[in-house]
Amino acid sequence: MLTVVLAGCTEQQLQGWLPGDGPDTTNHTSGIIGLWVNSWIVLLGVGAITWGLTIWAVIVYRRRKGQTGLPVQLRYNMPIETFFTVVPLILVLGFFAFTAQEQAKIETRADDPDVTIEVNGKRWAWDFNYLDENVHFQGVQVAPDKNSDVQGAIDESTYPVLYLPVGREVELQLKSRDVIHSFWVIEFLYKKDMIPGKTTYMTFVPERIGEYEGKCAELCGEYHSLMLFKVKVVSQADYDAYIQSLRDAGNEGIVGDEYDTNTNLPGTKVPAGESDEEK
Ligand SMILES: [Cu+2]
Repeated sequence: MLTVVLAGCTEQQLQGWLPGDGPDTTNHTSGIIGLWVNSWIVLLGVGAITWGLTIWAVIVYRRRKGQTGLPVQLRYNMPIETFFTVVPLILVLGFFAFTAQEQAKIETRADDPDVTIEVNGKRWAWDFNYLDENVHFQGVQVAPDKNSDVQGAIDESTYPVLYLPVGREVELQLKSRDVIHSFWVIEFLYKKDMIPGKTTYMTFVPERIGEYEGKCAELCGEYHSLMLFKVKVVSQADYDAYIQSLRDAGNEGIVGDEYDTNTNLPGTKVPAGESDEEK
């Protein structure tokens, strides 16, 4: 029966209208979609029963012609009160358990990832350090497309791009050079804060070759809305070619914490000539 019902569903409906072209964008997306869709099914079931009972009570116990005064007042119906306490408790605990289980799966760091990339958020772009290959890419803020009439159109060529090899276990080490940002690849269905002075981690396997939109998901200042990037999931050969192109361009080595501009952390100070006292 369920198969028949689901067979009539579009891909969009099957994944609960979440962004993406299917459940296998990363090794985590099908689990996230499952949690989302099943939660809705359970909650709509509860909703249908509740709405049904409400409407039934309204119709069956409506005031009829000739009736006056209040109806019989009932209280302390133990079975119903127990039911209304136990059922929500089971639902809340159930949602909590499934969420915690899914989160634990996603948050588990790989013992030995195939690819390790350090991602630095900075106002208002991104730096990518490919740690295994010891090469880097420094992004600059995206620029508006001057040839487009569309309001807010972005010049495609100015996007910072993060390359990932398909089917390999990736660990992203997320850091910030200044304020709190959040790393969000929309179709990966997960985001994570980038906190100055702290490293957070994202571990996943990108499973489908393609181009994915990314953005900062934490208001970080004037041009937050332009803190965009792209992720290109490519074959191992294309990935190696990209790394080689970085090397050819002279992007040897990594761009480390010396590029941080946060002056509020212990051990950092305002660059000479820029502190208020000196002015
Ligand atoms: Cu940001």
